[in-house]
Amino acid sequence: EPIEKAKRLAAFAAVDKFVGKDCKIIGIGSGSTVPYVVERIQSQGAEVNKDRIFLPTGFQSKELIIQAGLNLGDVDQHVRLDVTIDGADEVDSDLNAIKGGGACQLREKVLAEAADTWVMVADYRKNGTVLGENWTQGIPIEVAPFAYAKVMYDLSRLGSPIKSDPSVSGGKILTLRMGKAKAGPVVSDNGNFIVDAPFPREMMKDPKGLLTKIKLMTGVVEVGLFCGLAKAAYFGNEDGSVTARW
Ligand code: DER
Repeated sequence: EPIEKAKRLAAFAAVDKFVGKDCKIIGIGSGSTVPYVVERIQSQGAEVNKDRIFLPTGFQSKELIIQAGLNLGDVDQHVRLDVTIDGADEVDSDLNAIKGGGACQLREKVLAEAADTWVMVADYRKNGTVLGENWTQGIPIEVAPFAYAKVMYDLSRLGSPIKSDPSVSGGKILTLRMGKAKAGPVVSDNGNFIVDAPFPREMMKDPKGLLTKIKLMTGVVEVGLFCGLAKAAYFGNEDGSVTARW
């Protein structure tokens, strides 16, 4: 299936390039692409992996590490990592990214900033130019449950539409992310809610500026905009090639 193959291609290329024998403390992201990252690291063999520690970015990530028989570590013990590899929901031409489709962006950003090298891996759908063009559901924002309505009000005042607006691609609106197999809102690994906030294209052209404004809203825990953090991004393509950007 072309998308899964593309994820695998990107993951393998990134591991081969950035997870060398000297890498001892490794962060593992979240989502459906990182299992291929773990698969490739595992294939490097028990000899090299026995001396490594792997830090998770959430419940799913932790289970991946445990099931692969890799050594599980904690960011309490390792405040600096050699490398973290993670997925992305969309990447723009400057390697800024929307993340948080899986509601893991708080721990992901902690391990992204704590790593000497942070690399994104994704399939071709994520390879974009301006954020919000392909990923139209909005910027995932983790918020304290107490403050979610207040933060949604602040976001609407900032420009996130509360009714369909032609200047916002996909026509999506500001939404509290609800569970599918769970009544009520999605709850993150940190016990918080997720608000998905689309913004007009003009605002998405300045993700750093938008990140700063949103992060300063009281009640916001973390914003799914990763700006100026990535050393490189690898995209698997439909034709079996890999595009690396840096
Ligand atoms: O939630 C996240 O930021 C994840 O990294 C995720 O969005 C990437 O998703 P995918 O690898 O399943 O496409």
